[in-house]
Amino acid sequence: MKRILIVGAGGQIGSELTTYLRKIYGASNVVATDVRECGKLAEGGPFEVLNALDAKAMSSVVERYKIDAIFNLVALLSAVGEKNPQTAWNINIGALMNALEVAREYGCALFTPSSIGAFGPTSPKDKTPQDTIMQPTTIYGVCKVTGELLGNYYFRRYGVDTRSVRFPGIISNVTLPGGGTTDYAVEIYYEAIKAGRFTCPVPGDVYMDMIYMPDALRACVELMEADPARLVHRNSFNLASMSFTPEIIYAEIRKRIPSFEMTYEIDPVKKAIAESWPNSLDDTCAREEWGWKPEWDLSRMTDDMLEVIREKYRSEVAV
Ligand code: VAH
Repeated sequence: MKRILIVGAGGQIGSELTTYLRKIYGASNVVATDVRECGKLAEGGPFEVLNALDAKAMSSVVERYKIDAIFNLVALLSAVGEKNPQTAWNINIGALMNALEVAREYGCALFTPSSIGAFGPTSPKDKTPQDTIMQPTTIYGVCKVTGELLGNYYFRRYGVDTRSVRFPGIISNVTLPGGGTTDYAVEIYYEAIKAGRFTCPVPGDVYMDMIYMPDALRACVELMEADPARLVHRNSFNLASMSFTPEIIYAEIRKRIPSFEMTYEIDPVKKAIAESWPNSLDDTCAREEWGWKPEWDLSRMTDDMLEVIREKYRSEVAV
C-alpha cells in the first residue's frame, strides 16, 4: 500500500484508522473522505467530502490522488439498520459496489470489513468456524454476507485484491460507536467514570466477541500487507481477541471501581441480535494465513480505557 483512500473515515473505525495509517504511510498519502465535513481528519492530512454512493466522485478522488488501496468503512450498523432495512441495504451495498467497481477499474486493493454479525442463530455458537452456515437475521448481517460474497467474486472474476476481516465488537476511547449492538461495551466504561452507574441494554449472560481498537487497527494493516500468495480466503477472516458478557465486563470494572453499579433495561432489538450472534470465533485461518495474534485482553483494555476516559473527563469524573 502506498497511497490510501478511506471511505467513511468519520465513523468509529475510520476516525482512528486515518490517524493510524497516516503515522505509518505518511499523512499526505492517506486521503480521508466522508459524506460530511470532518474537521479533525482534515487537520492531519488530505480530506474530501465524498458521498460513497456517487461512483463518479469516488473515481475522481482515486484518479486525482493516484490511490492504490481503498478502505471502505461505510456501514449502517446492526441495531440502527433494523430501524430502516432498505436504507441500510442501499447505503451498505451501494457504497461497496462503487468501491469494488472503482477498485477493479483502477487496480486498487480493497479492504471492506465484515463482522461477527454475518453469522446467525444456525451458525455453530462456540468457536464458530471460518467456513460454516451463515444465515444472519439482521439486514446488517445480510449486507455483510453479501459483501463477503462480492469480495470473493471480484477476486476470482476480475483479480481485484479484496481483503476483509469479520470484526468483533470494537471497543475504543476516541470515537463513540453509533447504532451497534456491541455499543454497550464502550458506553459502560464512559458511564463508570462519568456517572458511576450504567444501565445495560443487553442481557447479562450473552457472550459476544470483542476487540480493542489498537488490535483492530493493526489487523487492518497486517492483513493488507500480507503476502497475497498465502491468502486462501478472500471473502473475510474470522478475527478473535476476547469474548465476554455484560456481567464479566462489569465485574472487571468493579475490580477497579468497587462502587460502580450496573442495572438492566433490556432493548428487545439488541437482545435478539446479540443472542443470534456467536459466543466466540475460531480465528485459526487468520493466524495461519497472515499471522494474526491479538495483544490486548479484557484486563489490560479495562486499565487503558478507564485511564484514558478518566483523563478525558477529569472535570466531570464521578469516581
Ligand atoms: C454492531 N459494532 O454492533 C457493530 C459490530 C460486531 C458488532 O458489527 O453492529
